[in-house]
Amino acid sequence: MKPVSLIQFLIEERRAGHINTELSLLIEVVARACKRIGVATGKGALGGVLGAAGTDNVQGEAQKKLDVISNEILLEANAWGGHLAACASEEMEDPQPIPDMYPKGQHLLLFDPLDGSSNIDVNISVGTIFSVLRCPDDVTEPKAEHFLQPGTTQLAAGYVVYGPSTLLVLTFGHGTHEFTLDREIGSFTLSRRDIRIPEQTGEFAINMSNQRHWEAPMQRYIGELLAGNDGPRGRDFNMRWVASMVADVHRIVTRGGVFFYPLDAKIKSKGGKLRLMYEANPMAFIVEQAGGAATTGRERIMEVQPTGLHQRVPVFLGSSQEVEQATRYHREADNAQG
Ligand code: FBP
Repeated sequence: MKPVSLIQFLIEERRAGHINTELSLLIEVVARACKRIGVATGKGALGGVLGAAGTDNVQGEAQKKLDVISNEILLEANAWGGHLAACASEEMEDPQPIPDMYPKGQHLLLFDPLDGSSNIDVNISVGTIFSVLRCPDDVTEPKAEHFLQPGTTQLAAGYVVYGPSTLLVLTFGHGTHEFTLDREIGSFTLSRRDIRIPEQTGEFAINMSNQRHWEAPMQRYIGELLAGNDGPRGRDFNMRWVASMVADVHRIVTRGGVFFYPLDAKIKSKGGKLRLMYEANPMAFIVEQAGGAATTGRERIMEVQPTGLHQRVPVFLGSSQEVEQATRYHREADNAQG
């Protein structure tokens, strides 16, 4: 098969009427910025990019140098790109307007510039996650409220994994597709079109160290997986946890599986661990477009009406049978409590 570059693929999507020119050019800018982030992460200690930045982000989390570097690379690339009205990031409290000296576009971009920060210094895969929304027509200076659109309104979503190979996984709502960075020519090339996540799986991902803090339905569901062949599920399940959402989700997009970051007593007051706008929503769009499912344990993630730019939600995503079973246990428990 003749290799298809990302640019060719974007032109095909435009010809198919799935995206407009501005959105395809925006994705090119984001992909190019991620190539630069890939180079920076690849340098590691030799580039002096490991370790803490000495600052905290809006969530009160200690920032890594690469969190700050990746954020700046994405801001700079998208400022002059001319396809955005504004952007928002995990690393910034408020949306970043496009400087007046640059042309503005019709799109809003949200991103987690470097997901899996706790793994940077130990050379485990990290990534960038992004989501694209339309800027409301009558808005010239977007504020946070203009980003608070449900996941169902996303025009595009994607992630890049910086691992042994650098991969971009992308959806515009017409399937989910994977591109591998050809380091020799420096361009992303289509490596899998129309990815399908198997409905059934024998593999789950969750941070087991939080078990005692989970709600009862989560205890029940995971308890049954751990009981395996000797329990009501009548088959064994294997566990994986990389603690980089991009890496855990990419494994699921590649061979199936189910990922959970449920509500627990420690994070209940925050509403969850993972952020709705630039982690849960884009991953839900990608997974659903690949035939999987994504809920908060109670409702479809993409139907959650956002109330805050950095809002957190519980995340259940992956192979549909397991997401639906775990969600059913939570709904049954809620109904039983009346
Ligand atoms: P950030 O690194 O972008 O803050 O993301 C949060 C995250 O690292 C996810 O990538 C991952 O799934 C989760 O937190 C790991 O949580 P824990 O440290 O509890 O295992």
